[in-house]
Amino acid sequence: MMKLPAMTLREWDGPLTADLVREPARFGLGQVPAHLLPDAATKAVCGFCSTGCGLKVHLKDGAAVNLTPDPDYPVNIGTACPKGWEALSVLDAPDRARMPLLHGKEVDWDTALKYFCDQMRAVLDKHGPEAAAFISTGQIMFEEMAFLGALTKFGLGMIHGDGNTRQCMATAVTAYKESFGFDAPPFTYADFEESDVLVFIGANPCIAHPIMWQRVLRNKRNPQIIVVDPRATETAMAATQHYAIKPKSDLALLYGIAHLIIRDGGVDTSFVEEHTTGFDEFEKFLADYHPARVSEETGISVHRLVHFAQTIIHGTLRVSFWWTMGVNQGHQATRTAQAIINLALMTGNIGKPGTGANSITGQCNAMGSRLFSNTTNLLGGHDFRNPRHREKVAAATGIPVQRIPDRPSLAYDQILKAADEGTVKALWFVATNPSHSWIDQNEINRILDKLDFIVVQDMYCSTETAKRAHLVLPAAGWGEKDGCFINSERRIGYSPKVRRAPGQALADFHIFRLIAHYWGCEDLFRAWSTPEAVFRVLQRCTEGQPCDISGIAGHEMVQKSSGVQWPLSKDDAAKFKATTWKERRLFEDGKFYTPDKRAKFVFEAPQAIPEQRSTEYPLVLITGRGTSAQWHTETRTGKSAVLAKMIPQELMLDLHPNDAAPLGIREGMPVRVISKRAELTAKARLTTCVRPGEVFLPMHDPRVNQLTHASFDPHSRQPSYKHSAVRVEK
Ligand SMILES: Nc1nc2c(c(=O)[nH]1)N[C@H]1C(S)=C(S)[C@@H](COP(=O)(O)OP(=O)(O)OC[C@H]3O[C@@H](n4cnc5c(=O)[nH]c(N)nc54)[C@H](O)[C@@H]3O)O[C@H]1N2
Ligand SMILES: Nc1nc2c(c(=O)[nH]1)N[C@H]1C(S)=C(S)[C@@H](COP(=O)(O)OP(=O)(O)OC[C@H]3O[C@@H](n4cnc5c(=O)[nH]c(N)nc54)[C@H](O)[C@@H]3O)O[C@H]1N2
Ligand code: SF4
Ligand SMILES: [Mo]
Repeated sequence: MMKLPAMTLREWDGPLTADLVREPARFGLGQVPAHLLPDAATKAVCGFCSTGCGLKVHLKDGAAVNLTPDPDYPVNIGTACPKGWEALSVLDAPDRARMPLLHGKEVDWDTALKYFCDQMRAVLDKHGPEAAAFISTGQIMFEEMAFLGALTKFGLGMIHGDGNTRQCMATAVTAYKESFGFDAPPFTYADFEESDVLVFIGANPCIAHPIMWQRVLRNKRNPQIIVVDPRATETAMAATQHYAIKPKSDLALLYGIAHLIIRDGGVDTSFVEEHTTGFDEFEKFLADYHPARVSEETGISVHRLVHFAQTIIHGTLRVSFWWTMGVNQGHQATRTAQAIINLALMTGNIGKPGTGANSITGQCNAMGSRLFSNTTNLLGGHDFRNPRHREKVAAATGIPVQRIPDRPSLAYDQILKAADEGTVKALWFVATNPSHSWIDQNEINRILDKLDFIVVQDMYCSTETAKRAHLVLPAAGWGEKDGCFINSERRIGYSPKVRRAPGQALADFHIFRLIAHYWGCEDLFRAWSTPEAVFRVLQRCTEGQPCDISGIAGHEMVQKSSGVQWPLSKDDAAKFKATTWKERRLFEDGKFYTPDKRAKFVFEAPQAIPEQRSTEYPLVLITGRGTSAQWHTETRTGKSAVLAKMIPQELMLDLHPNDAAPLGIREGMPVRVISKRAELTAKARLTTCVRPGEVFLPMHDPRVNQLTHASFDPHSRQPSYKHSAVRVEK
């Protein structure tokens, strides 16, 4: 691989200021020696978060030497966050998986693939189709993801397989399906710029989606920005109104706001009558959510509740609602997401510029995984249980219909439970690191250690999960293979291969093709020869669905049009050509995807928090993203010298001074954080950004999920990562 030029940010060992990162040339850095000047550039979308920024990758002799944000891409308009800037350098890490590893020893691909097939076949033959499962991701291309789901279920004959999107997006999926009739985030990023009021609930875009936040900063309407978050985050500090609610009291808050909107005559009655069902029942239900009760339950004064409601009341203002993990990760997450949807519906804030009930996704391909992972939905947002859907997908893919299972997969936590009970014997993890990221980590690791066969397919051989695997399959990463991601605003973006993977690492796509061959089911996948060929197969699967993409003329059109938002049916294609649609939102005609075309008000009384504070564990532990330079379990971002300068060197516990004082804890002291399940040591950071009685830890440290309490939303089965009881000691 080409070495990066001298005098880059990587060699700079002084402090990294924002100015320096933005304009390295001003500081004499970032200049590229002549012999390394690129001779060409190609366009790619970033492979970290769901913002889906466009990057220009500069090539020398056909291989990537550097990258810059793409000024013409409609998502990021020439900006990128630190992770995007560093996307190439993390590919060179010494712990890249270069060869297959069998029980820790390097073997050739032939040995590895034979072993994979022998072990999987033994498990499935002896214990039946439910005994092996895969756990996938929102971080590989959707053509690869679809191949994995199709290979395992139609080829290998598995029933179960879920994704780490369960940790992340399952709640939004479940909420949208029930309320709108399809998993359909309605917005486009232009809505950030076109709102008069933006309401962020359980979202910290300054850290987690900094380039979306850049779009908010471009809003010229002098917007009100409301943030609902127990913590005074970077986003809350930039807001005009911050509601620091008691953790997990969002449902009461949102019902309380709905109550006040009705009381004060702020309902868009014509929208509600023409386009929704269930409002009358909702109104009756809300009678109990009077401000005094809601104030008590949320910790927000009556006066401020009224102010909140007045800000979003139906009138001439455009209000958009945005939510992320503070909502999706909770014990009543689905109903909370739907309470946000209800507010948008009752104030008529949907289908118009600057409005919407908008779930922001997490990983680069979270949306692609929702449509095409073949886990809980059959390819293209279909239902495994529906015989007509199975026939349709069989016809579109050329797979015999009897090979398509007639039921969806168990959810992630149910697969693990089955593994604990001994009915699941083998697990195949692709592009996810649950030994670090799954809730109540000691428990998952205990279960993994019981399994007969664990396969991990990853870019790095050193991940916590890879260390537990019997077989590690070395995978190419972003930039080393091609295919498409779908971002938060439903934009399909293309990412090309711009360099070779190290050693014998292969694109996930090629690993799946090889497994099909070694298994002896390659005939089923004759048409699945390249990512683009799979794109074509998937297009056929979506025909007639809300996510219809049959009008896209292949990868080239995706790349040349700066991405294409779904839907784009064959009928839409002509319009797209004529107008070069850049930004589109859903529901402009007020028609939803339910059978009666109306959106549904869904609601339910709040439930008690599963793990309450107690005298022994008097503090609530909140977890989430730490900095914009850290990505999840840090397998990738942890390898960048530039990013390393932007993050705390030790694990920091955010603790309120009022809680610290009686414990004799001062700034910077090492402290023990103890839950019922485990304990860890961190450095105390005394701050009023957390409320008294609450502490915060970033999820990036491998020990944090040892503390978390495993509870799940009953509808989405998404883990509730953000509420566990702990105590802190000196
Ligand atoms: N730098 C960076 N960016 C990322 C990622 C990353 O790892 N690093 N990951 C990506 C992924 S996959 C995702 S899903 C997104 C996540 O993006 P976000 O959801 O924005 O990030 P989090 O920090 O997990 O959680 C958001 C906020 O929820 C708040 N919160 C906790 N409990 C509650 C509650 O009960 N109510 C409310 N209202 N708020 C609460 C937390 O205090 C936190 O500030 O980020 C994406 N972007
Ligand atoms: N306490 C707490 N825990 C959390 C959360 C929280 O807020 N709090 N958030 C949750 C959320 S929202 C999420 S999304 C999860 C994320 O959890 P994970 O998905 O487990 O985290 P990552 O570190 O992104 O793991 C992705 C893995 O895929 C590998 N990889 C990257 N690209 C490729 C590729 O192209 N091919 C292959 N084969 N491998 C690749 C990486 O090296 C890495 O090991 O964490 C969840 N865990
Ligand atoms: S905001 Fe997300 S998509 Fe954009 S550069 Fe950063 S990590 Fe990549
Ligand atoms: Mo996520």
